[in-house]
Amino acid sequence: MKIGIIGLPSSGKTTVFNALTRGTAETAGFAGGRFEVHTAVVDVPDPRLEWLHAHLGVPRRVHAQVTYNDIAGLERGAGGRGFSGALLNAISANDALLLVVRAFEDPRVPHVDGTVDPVRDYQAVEAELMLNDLALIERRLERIADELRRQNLPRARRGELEEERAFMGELRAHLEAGRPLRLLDLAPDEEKRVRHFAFLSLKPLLIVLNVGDEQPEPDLTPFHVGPRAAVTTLRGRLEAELAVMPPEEAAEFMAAYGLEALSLGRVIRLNYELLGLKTFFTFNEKEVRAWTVPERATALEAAGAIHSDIARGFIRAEVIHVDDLRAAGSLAEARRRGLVRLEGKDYVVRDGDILTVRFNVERGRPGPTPR
Ligand SMILES: Nc1nc2c(ncn2[C@@H]2O[C@H](COP(=O)(O)OP(=O)(O)OP(=O)(O)O)[C@@H](O)[C@H]2O)c(=O)[nH]1
Ligand SMILES: [Mg+2]
Repeated sequence: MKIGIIGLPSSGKTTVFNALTRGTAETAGFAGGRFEVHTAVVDVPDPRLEWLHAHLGVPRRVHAQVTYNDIAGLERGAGGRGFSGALLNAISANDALLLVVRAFEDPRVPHVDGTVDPVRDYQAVEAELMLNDLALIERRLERIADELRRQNLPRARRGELEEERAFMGELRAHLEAGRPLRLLDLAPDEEKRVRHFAFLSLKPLLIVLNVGDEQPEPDLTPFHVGPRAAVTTLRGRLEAELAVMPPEEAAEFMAAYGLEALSLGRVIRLNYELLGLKTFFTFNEKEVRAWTVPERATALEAAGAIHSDIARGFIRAEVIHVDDLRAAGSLAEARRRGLVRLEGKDYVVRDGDILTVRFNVERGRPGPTPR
């Protein structure tokens, strides 16, 4: 899973990136909207994996991972011209966007508009994303019009282009009405059509209000903006400092600020929800491991996430939910109670399932290589 961190200059993107990745990337008073990307891969914290590791008695545990990209360079007015290729690529390479909105007051960090106004800033970025998408649509429509003007265009191609033109027209109207593309309920074939474009307002969006250390929690009502968007708050600077402190020291500070936990886990969970992802586990004598798959993934698709050969040779999966294993206390007891089930390839995996895939090595192996 890749999450792109975006936001206006000096909103605290790098600070939030550091808080989420326990990083120490340099934050700046003002980098002037220069294009720049920091990347870090972090383990997805999961208490169930810790429990499994402690109770299955295997040497290693392997977390699922998330990549965060801190993308600087998005400025007001950038979208109307269409974002620069590099910026567009950097943003569109992510599965979801995390939009940092400044909510902290600090006279030492000037705001280009002179005041701190989270709703205004959120709307400004959303507008940039939509303008960028409009520019992509206009460009596509021009190409379509050019091709339609050709004399000897085959009838089938003409039909295709006209259909696409109508669809693009709908997307344009939607954007012109001030609505980001992520609000659209796309049919599977439309889904396929838009996949070729780097539409930014289509990406699931997590809005993170970056709040000052001691400021009150801001009102979130204006940010509840549809099903594929969510909003949360984070005390960026405070948490960035806590994230790199020794644990005992961090615990003291957290108690003093009334923080129960760092936001890393919560933010990842919100992203899983937004993206419709779930976790399943596997183990062998060497390691227990967490995997991320889409919410509707079947046992066969889960096997495919582990290895394509395992999916190809799939026979059955032995399945037990981590809660059932916990209740039973041990795998042997769980078996005695009949809590370990055999499931076929169409079984829809539940979040928290532990899977042991039985597969046929011969079938799983690719065919003999010709000499
Ligand atoms: N007081 C306070 N200052 C903060 C907070 N978060 C960020 N800052 C400061 O705001 C300035 C900008 O923060 P950055 O994290 O560099 O912001 P950015 O969005 O990455 O900035 P660019 O990459 O230049 O666009 C830095 O001086 C930070 O120390 C906060 O929660 N409270
Ligand atoms: Mg930065």
